[in-house]
Amino acid sequence: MSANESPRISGARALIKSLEYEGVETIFGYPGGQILPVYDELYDASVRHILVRHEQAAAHAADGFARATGRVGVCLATSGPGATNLVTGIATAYMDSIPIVAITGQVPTGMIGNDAFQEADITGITIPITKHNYLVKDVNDLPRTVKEAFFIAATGRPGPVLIDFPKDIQNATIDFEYPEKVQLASYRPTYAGHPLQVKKACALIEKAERPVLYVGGGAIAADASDEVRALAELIMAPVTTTLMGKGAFPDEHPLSLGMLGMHGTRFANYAIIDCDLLVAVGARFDDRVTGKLSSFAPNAKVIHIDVDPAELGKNVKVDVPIVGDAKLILKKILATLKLKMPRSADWLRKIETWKREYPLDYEEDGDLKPQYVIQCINELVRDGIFVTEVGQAQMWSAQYLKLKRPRTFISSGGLGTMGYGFPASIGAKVGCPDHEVWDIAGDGSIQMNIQELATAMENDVHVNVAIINNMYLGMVRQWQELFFNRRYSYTNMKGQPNFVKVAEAYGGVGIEVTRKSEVKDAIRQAQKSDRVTFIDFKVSREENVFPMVPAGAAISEFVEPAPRETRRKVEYQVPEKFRAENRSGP
Ligand SMILES: Cc1ncc(C[n+]2csc(CCOP(=O)(O)OP(=O)(O)O)c2C)c(N)n1
Ligand SMILES: [Mg+2]
Repeated sequence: MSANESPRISGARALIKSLEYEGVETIFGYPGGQILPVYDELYDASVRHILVRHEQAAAHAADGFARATGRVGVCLATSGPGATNLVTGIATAYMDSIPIVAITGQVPTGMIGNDAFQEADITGITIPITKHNYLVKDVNDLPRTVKEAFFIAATGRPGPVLIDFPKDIQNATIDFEYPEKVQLASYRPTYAGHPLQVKKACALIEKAERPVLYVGGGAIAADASDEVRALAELIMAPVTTTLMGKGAFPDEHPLSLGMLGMHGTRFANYAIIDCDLLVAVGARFDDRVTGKLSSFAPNAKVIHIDVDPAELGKNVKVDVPIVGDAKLILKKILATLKLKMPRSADWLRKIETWKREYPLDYEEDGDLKPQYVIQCINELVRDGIFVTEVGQAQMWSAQYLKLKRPRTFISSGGLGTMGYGFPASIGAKVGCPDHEVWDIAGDGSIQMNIQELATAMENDVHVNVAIINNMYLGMVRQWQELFFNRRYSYTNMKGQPNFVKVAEAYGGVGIEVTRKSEVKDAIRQAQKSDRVTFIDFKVSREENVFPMVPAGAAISEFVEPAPRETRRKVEYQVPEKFRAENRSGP
């Protein structure tokens, strides 16, 4: 229907129509007074609305949906407390550059600024954690605002956009017409990559003897996995991925180094220290990756490919910055390279030696080991999507899950948000219903959004949750063990619920596992179940995540686990200088 024929419709109806134009099929939300007109429209709209049990979960579900599908996720909340409950989810998406559109109700425009009931200045509050936000003051602006919001969220460096929608504007009427194009003079992301920079990069690559590709979440956002792999194979460069980049390169590829940084593999970190060329693709030299900056890749020339010019040179000196889309730029590099092959195989030989000498491992001592549980999930879940919470279980997941493709590892990296995983897994399953979806959770984290069992059950969203239950806020306990003389201050989760009964109370399935021999059966049972299944893996309580580089150390300065026979008598070998300095905690 063209605008001329269309009857006047309300702002609330115009919002729903705009979402339909954007191809939105599902939104996650929670109602309240100042968003009632929109909810009234949702009553018989074609858009599916999933009622969460806490607005934070709506934001995380939209984020999980976006990460799993590559499309924009949408969440909806009322004004005031509904809007502020979204904040952690918006910040989580912002830190990891995830495209979501958050829509909030607001008090009527005439009451804004009066401390009206359930008024919060959500556009003010979210300025630093949104890519952009809007307060809609005129209903005629609404369709253009929605169009721009989706465009801004998804393009350039993706990120969350918020639309605050006052109630009187929801009720005002409009001749609806959805714009075909956005016109934003001040927002024009660069994609192409400067040809001269591409040439310079190629010259460095052609000269390099010990190259490493360092690949972050930006490579996944740009859908550049194939190009990363093609470049790695062409120049025979080992590839390390960040937590956010996990899945961008197959973990079992011979050139894979796994994750780098604080809990990265030793061989990835050694390769970084020793390389003479670092090609950073959609990665931002985060402090959990680089450790002490002056010791990070000290011998390397650096090529940095990123769509966000603000990232280039932010943390490290870059020899060849290239602003643009990682996929396009890697394609150009691949087309331009003139390699004089074969290059010496010494570099790859050296890396093979490190891999043999320092494999990822853990000690078996008869207890149920968290790493073993994750290895079993890895073995039994084919083509799954793995979502994590935050803490030790998250790091073991990053280390021990061997993934083949992008968008199968979903984790809160930049903000490190406990309580993210379960609602994000619901969003991922809604977006990818044909994939098996697992949330790998700590016992602390799962309790932060455990109420979403109701959401999953009510909407038949069958996700499985593996609770790696050490009855501790394990990662914090690990830091207390290593850096605070084992003073376990408020990290012992004594008042823990019976997770089996909690799952059952919501109508789900609960399984408790205490022995190694029961692990695989429990996983298979969850896979066969048609309901949300919680497996409570009671794992050995004081297992630590290794390798570990203390915060602020060079990434080759590892904490050495004490030999087994001296455990409990001898402290872990943390270099003294890091004890007092460790202020940037888990
Ligand atoms: C919302 C939030 N609060 C606090 C923290 C700090 N923190 C990081 S890891 C962690 C412990 C997580 O415990 P659990 O979920 O049981 O996982 P585990 O480390 O034991 O595997 C805490 C408290 C955080 N990351 N997020
Ligand atoms: Mg725990």
